[in-house]
Amino acid sequence: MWSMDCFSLEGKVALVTGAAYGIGFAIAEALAGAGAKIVFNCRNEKNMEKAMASYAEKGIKAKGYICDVTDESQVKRMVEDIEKTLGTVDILVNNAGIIKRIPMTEMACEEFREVIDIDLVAPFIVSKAVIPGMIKKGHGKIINICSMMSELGRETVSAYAAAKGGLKMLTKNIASEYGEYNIQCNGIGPGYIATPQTAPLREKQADGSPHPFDRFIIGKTPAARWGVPEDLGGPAVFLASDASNFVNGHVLYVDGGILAYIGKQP
Ligand code: NAP
Ligand code: GCO
Repeated sequence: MWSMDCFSLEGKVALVTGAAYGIGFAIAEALAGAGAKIVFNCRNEKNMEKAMASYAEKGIKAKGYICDVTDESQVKRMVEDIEKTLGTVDILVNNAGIIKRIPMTEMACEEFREVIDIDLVAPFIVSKAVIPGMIKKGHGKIINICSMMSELGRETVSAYAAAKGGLKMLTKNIASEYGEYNIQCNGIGPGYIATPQTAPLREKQADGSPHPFDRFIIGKTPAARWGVPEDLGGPAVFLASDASNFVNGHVLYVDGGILAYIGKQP
């Protein structure tokens, strides 16, 4: 008999990278609401303090690590400590990510590499660290936070689009290589979400009028609004739970319909 219990994450350990705030925090909050024990990382003490206070405010006893996801030895130490203290990582959300909005011909190679490192190489590093424990345990869920830019390009985001396009294919490859161990790897592709990362695109103009990009996105989105981090909680719980045990290698776009829509005639 089918039951809602298939969405429960009771007793599961969930590691959400870069979850001090923004989309990662909202996903961690949703996974906690479904019963998961939450572990997260960020890069500095200041953000850690603020994050711990935010989790406590929500009644979530999260465990936080200062860890740069591009540093394989830091990641290995973090995962070993989680496995020692809380048990195997059952759910990994590769959320940590940055964007640099620079015209490609003006972008330094180091800047391009930094975006690829954080947005693509790091999900490889963290997934590689947790998969052996998932194999041993006989199940696992990996959710990679892709993007609309896994499908589309636009001016100034060449590194980011290349990274997120690669992350879509890394998702499909992990699904292919580890599906036989009952590990499901899927992506979530958020549309335009109101977080610190997109704040520059929503800043009011000097005369108080909306940012042109703000108006552009609202016009291009059938839902006629920016997404909020909370819009991603339900899709994340679905992909982290037994409800999606036969969903593998899929990218679930949570974008208000923007990818489906050619846009209003001007
Ligand atoms: P955000 O507000 O800028 O938060 C990014 C998080 O990633 C921060 O917690 C940051 O931690 C962490 N981070 C960055 N580099 C890191 C590193 N090397 N090691 C550890 N943590 C690191 O971004 P967001 O909007 O929440 O985005 C979260 C994810 O969703 C990203 O992968 C982004 O590409 C993706 N996404 C966002 C949107 C959107 O419209 N906002 C849409 C599609 C996809 P610190 O505190 O150390 O900076
Ligand atoms: C941008 C935005 C986007 C969003 C997101 C869209 O500059 O175009 O930052 O890249 O962050 O990735 O899905």
